[in-house]
Amino acid sequence: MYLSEQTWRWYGPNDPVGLWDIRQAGATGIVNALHHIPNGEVWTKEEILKRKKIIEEVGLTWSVVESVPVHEHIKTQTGDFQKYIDNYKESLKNLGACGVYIVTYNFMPVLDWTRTDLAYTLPDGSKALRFEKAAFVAFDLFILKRPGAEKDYTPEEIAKATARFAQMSDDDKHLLTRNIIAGLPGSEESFTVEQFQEALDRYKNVDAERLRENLIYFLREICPVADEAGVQLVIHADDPPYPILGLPRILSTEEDFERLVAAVPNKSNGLCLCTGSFGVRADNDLPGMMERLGDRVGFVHLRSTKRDTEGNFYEANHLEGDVDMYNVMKQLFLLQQKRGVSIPIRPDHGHQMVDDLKKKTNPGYSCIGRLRGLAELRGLEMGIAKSL
Ligand code: DNO
Repeated sequence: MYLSEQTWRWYGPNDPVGLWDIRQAGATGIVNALHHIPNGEVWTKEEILKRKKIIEEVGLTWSVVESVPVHEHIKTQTGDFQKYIDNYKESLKNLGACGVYIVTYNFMPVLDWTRTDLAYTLPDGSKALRFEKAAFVAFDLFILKRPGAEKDYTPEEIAKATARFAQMSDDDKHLLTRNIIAGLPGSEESFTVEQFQEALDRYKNVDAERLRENLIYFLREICPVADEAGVQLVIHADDPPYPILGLPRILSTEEDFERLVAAVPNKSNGLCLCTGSFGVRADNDLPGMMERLGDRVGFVHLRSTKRDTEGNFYEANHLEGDVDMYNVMKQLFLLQQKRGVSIPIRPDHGHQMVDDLKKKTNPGYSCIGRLRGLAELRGLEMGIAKSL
């Protein structure tokens, strides 16, 4: 019987959650990146092996890279993009040569994941990450003052954002701005408001089709190298899975991923099925995606969100919210039996809760909430495995 490989994201030696904590949580695999290497530079074998050793000394395995970041020049095909693609190839070769075989990346313009509130208090007193539409629109219209932004919203959305903005104190505005542009854990960029607008401006001539072409170009370049190195590339979904701030988005649905595979059928062209990101859209059928895209699924982020009808969502407990976690897990279990492999999963994000409420933690990546998530997910998987 094939059960998933339980993994845990570790941000490296500066992460307040240490490798021994992770081992005690019961995970066996580590999801890690060399965050100290600037975006675009080669990950050398020496640096990879140094990190691998630290992980292995604790009896854990470096199973997945999350992420080798994709330079903005590659996404816009400007400047030195060809050099950055060559560097990316080098990093993939080096990772494969050092025995690290799964590489997560995303192709979201400018920002990685986006939330407005990093400490949304739930009825039980724990804190969750949240995306609040009115606050986000208020940031766009009244703080960033993006030229032409009002064209992207309905009069009703603008009215709600105006009222929301009127209620905000200076501290609220500052915090909202920081939450959106100062870089959430794992994103490789952070900006001032001015720099942020400049970064958005670089996409003036890049619409969704152009961005998709640039991604396909990138994959046609790197997939043959990954195939050769035995590396599986897994693209992460857009989070949230729709266009924001006038930027194009191209990995928000099942069809988006199918288009990539049709254009670049190489074996290494895979998916990180993130139930939290895809799950924000009611039209994404997550268990069905696990089943239909299964051959390409190389890594799974398990997380649930709870959305409302106004475009807001918050991160729910792993077995609650809108994601049908039972059927996602059931399809994952069946997929592993069909393919005869263990697929790495990780509890993606967790609530700040219990003792962690008194600590400074990485938003979404505190210890105890993820411990709860992993424990619930592993119990669910075992229950399914034993009953099928
Ligand atoms: C957030 C993460 C993302 C993810 C990247 C993958 O918690 O899921 O930052 O790592 O998008 O490249």
